[in-house]
Amino acid sequence: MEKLIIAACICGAEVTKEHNPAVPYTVEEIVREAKSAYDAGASVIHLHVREDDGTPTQSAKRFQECMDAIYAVCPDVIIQPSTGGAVGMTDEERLDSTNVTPTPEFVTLDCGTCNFGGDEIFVNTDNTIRNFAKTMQEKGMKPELECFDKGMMDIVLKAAGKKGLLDTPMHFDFVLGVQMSATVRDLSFCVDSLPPGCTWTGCAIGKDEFAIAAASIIMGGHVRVGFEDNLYLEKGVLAKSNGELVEKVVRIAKELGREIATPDEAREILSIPPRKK
Ligand code: KMH
Ligand code: ZN
Repeated sequence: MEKLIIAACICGAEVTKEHNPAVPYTVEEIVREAKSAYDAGASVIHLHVREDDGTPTQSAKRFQECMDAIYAVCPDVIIQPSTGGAVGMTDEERLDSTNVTPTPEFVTLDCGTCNFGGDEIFVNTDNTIRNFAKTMQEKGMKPELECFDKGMMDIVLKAAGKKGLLDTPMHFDFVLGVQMSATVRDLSFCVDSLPPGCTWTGCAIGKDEFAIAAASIIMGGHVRVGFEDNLYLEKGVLAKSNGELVEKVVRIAKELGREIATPDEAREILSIPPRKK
């Protein structure tokens, strides 16, 4: 089986220090969390950024500041800016995270509209998906296709794939526990529905994070963990850092006989060209 890519979603847009005091807001805190995940074995940092008071922002200036500071201590890491941002942001606002130098090598592309709890709706119309995919293709940024259920695979393949806006090989991220339940059955349905030649990552929001990580490791996929998805190392025990969450995945992978990919090995697996420095 190919080596395991671990992506760390270190910050997110919805979790706060009230949920876990280690959730990073400032540039220094974001760098601390990125470095702890990288040192533990993460090759990809899925990045959201905040203002110092914790407000989510997609400002290119703030992303540039954070990315420069992360590269200074994790020079070969793959940084994947979010284009999802936070619920309620405009498309233009969300894409501002990609207006950094060098152009991001890997970014998220959210593949449909979904319920985000309470009255929150995360809106991604067909036109949004198409426009984001077009921008990513034009700028040479590899999209990670974020699917919160199986229907989103069908949506993105129809809205963007059929228009030639998705280069192959495609990479999907199945986010369980938001719309579809975090079960191996639902993950298997998504994986079995993939077009040939794709790579994929599995992740789950909340308590099922590590069960879905283990299933993804066994099924030949890749794994995402981090504060954006889950704040606990185990029931009732808050993680002190993103690094602790990544360490736990590394332990599970070792027990299951799966080696961990370095960032350059991850680029090869994902067909991302070497990073321009
Ligand atoms: N915060 C969510 C509204 C992404 O990063 O692309 C969107 C999100 C997905 O987290
Ligand atoms: Zn995200």
